[in-house]
Amino acid sequence: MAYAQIKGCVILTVGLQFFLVLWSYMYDDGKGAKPLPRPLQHQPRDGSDGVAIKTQTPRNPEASPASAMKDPGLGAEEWDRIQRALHWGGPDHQVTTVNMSTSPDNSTFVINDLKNTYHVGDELHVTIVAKNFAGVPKRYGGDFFQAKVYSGKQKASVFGEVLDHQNGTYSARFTLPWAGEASVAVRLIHSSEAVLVLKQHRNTDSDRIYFHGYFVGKNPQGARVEERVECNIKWDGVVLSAQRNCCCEYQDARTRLTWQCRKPGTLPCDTLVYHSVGGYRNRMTALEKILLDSKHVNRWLKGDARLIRVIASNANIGVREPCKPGLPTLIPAGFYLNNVWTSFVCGARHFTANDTAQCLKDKHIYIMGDSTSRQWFDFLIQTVPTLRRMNLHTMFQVGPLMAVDVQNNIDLHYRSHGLPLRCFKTPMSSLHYMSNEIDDMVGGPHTVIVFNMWAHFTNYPLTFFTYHVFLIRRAVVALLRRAPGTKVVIKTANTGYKDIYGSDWFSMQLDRILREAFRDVGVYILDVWQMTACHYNTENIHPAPVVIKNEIDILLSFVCPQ
Ligand SMILES: *[C@@H]1O[C@H](CO)[C@@H](O)[C@H](O)[C@H]1NC(C)=O
Ligand SMILES: *[C@@H]1O[C@H](CO)[C@@H](O)[C@H](O)[C@H]1NC(C)=O
Ligand SMILES: *[C@@H]1O[C@H](CO)[C@@H](O)[C@H](O)[C@H]1NC(C)=O
Ligand SMILES: CC(=O)N[C@H]1CO[C@H](CO)[C@@H](O)[C@@H]1O
Repeated sequence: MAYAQIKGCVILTVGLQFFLVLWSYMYDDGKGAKPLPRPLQHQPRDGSDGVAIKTQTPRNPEASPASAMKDPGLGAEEWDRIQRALHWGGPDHQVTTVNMSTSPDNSTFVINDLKNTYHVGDELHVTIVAKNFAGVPKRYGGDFFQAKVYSGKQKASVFGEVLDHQNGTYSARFTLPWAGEASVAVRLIHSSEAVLVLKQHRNTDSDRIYFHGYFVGKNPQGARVEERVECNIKWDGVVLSAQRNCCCEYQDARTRLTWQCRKPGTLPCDTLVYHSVGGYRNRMTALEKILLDSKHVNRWLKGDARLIRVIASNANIGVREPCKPGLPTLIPAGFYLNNVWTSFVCGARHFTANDTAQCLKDKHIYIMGDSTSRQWFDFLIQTVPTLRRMNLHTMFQVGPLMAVDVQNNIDLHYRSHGLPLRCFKTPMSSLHYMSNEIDDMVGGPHTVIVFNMWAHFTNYPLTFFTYHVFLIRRAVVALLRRAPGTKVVIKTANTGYKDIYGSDWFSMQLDRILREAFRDVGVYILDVWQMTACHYNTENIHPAPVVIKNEIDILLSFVCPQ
């Protein structure tokens, strides 16, 4: 009898979960009213289960001053706007064979009304036609294409905007920024069917990347013991264990974000000392695996190979106002010529080593984020000979790292964003949430703050990233209020990964949230997406030095506009 009851309960729960999953899948395009992102509330505990909550979490959060911190300023209207920005079309029926999906070999593109010559600054339009493996034109949208106009000879390229007509055809729009020759290139990053796979796994399969927590203590004999368990974020839809009292929870008092680990075998919850990535789980079906394999992902289309001839013109397309906060990202945001990026957003300069040192003189520079931000830290040290790296005996991926230039009075800092972070074994205490770091900064005209985050958030529900972004926005708004001279630069996502754990499609969606959230905050949003998507180098989540150099030029142009 008891067994039957339990079984009934299980079936009911599974059924409910299935319904919720189905519901969230059906309404994932901003059509349905999804709840505002909020961290899960702690269940009241009797204390006897050994769960230690490290921070001083009040039993009744509503009654404490910390309750003011609960909502990071994300209103229903903003949440609606974000969900609209995330809209992505796709199949309107279940895809059962790969043959029905978009074929990179059969899809094609054509230049509209190709002229004999163009002038610098002219626009070029291209039509992309998606077809399936039987060569039949697709009737719905959602394919993720990227397009560029380029010249191998001139080491030149520019990113194009792709518009989805939701009927199997797409338009790409380009500005022709250099004189000489150019060709069009279009690639299918993911078919719309593969995007659907990504979307479903994002919402239902968040622990496909998991983490380890290391507990350190003494056994009854007094010998040192270390126990390793699985850990992850605590968030709606992310299940670390279905068991009651499975886990130790660590809630940060200021952000109210909670990290959780399964309980170690013998040691108590308050002995958690280290963190690392745990591993990856692939739960894709056979069909899903094919949709995301190398034959279907990131493939250049065979299309219109006619050359485009561009002659110089009087259009002053390179001349822009000095770099300042609040400028919108344009498409194109700039272009490469001989490997040098000219920005269309503002009048970016090109910096020598000496210029770089002069620009950073008398500055505190705080770089925070992931390994792609750390590339900036490393690049600046390599560029400025007087800037010397200190050995702080920290783990390089997490930091904190520091370099100083006594002659020019520069201090340069790096630290990774907080959890979740895929990294080697590192002390938990090194992992600080960026919003807390920013809250603890004085700021002012000598302070430059540079941050990014995206790649470590791609496998979670979008609400989780959104909540993070709004915590940071609140911290930045407060910082700029108390110290208006502070310069804040946000580095966008760059292209790179194309699999179920991290994909340009995931990154692009997170990027849209970030840009929406910071649209009116008075920060500089440094677009590196286009710089990596259109460069001729083989894509790498860690862009090549030639790309980093161009990214740094824009960063410095913002710090030192004149
Ligand atoms: C898919 O298309 C190929 C080539 O046209 C064909 O050989 C194969 O049988 C098709 N598979 C299915 C499941 O339709
Ligand atoms: C798709 O939609 C676009 C824009 O409405 C239209 O110009 C085009 O003719 C349509 N193509 C097809 C194949 O229906
Ligand atoms: C860079 O600056 C140093 C010191 O100010 C100077 O000695 C050196 O000649 C400069 N180098 C270049 C290439 O301008
Ligand atoms: C109509 C058409 O072009 N069909 C081609 C689609 O691509 C496959 C290879 O993937 C070819 O074999 C077909 O001829």
